[in-house]
Amino acid sequence: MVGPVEKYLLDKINTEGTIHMTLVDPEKVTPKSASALAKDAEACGSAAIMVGGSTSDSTSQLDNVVKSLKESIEIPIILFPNNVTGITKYADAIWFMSLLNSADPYFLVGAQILGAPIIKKFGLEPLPLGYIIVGEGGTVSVVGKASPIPYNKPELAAAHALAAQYFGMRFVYLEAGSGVGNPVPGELIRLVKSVTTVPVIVGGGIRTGEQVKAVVEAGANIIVTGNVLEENKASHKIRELVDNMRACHKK
Ligand code: 1GP
Repeated sequence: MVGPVEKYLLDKINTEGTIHMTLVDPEKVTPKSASALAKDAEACGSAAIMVGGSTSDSTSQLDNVVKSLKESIEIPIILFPNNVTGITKYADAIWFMSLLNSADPYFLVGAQILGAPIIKKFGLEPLPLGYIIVGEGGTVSVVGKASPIPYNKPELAAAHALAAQYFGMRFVYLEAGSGVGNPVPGELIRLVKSVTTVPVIVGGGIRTGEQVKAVVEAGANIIVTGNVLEENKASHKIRELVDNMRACHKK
């Protein structure tokens, strides 16, 4: 069943082509700094705030950050959990994700079995997502015991994405790893888009307007950026990324 956050995302993708999401790592912010960043993100055109990090383990810190975000912004807050500790009742929705190229059943289905009753109890909207780590992979690939798909094997990424769709997952995430040197290449995104009909999310290492253009022109439906907003004056950066994203759809 499609809930209100998913409907909002799909409608926005339908009208705008590609949307931007700002990722907040609850371990790297205070409730106050997270709210300031999220307000900037909302004002500059981010469609949603995602909250999560590969090594987050404090639910009380997560609660405080998301509670503060909820009081500051109107756009949806979507959890991006690394584990069961990444769930808080203060969010709107949660990427209900399976790390498809993990060798560890815990990240494929184990954590999800533990998390599902909590999600139900909190009334969070689950957004079924196939999570695929590509390229360098970064911290998440080590923590998630994944074998990242090399950039020169796009057909493997496409096979993973198609499997996600056939499982009934309604989004696919191509994750290069937070803070990596090279974002997902256009060629890989293009091949994935040519076989799947579900929206494709792309993130990891996106820092510049040029990189945004490459990802959007290859067909990404959702772009996620996190690190670059911590390194730079966030509002300028988000504006630059969102403007480049929108420019691609005006051509
Ligand atoms: C990480 O894809 C996201 O899960 C975002 O990566 O922090 O490099 O923007 P960055």
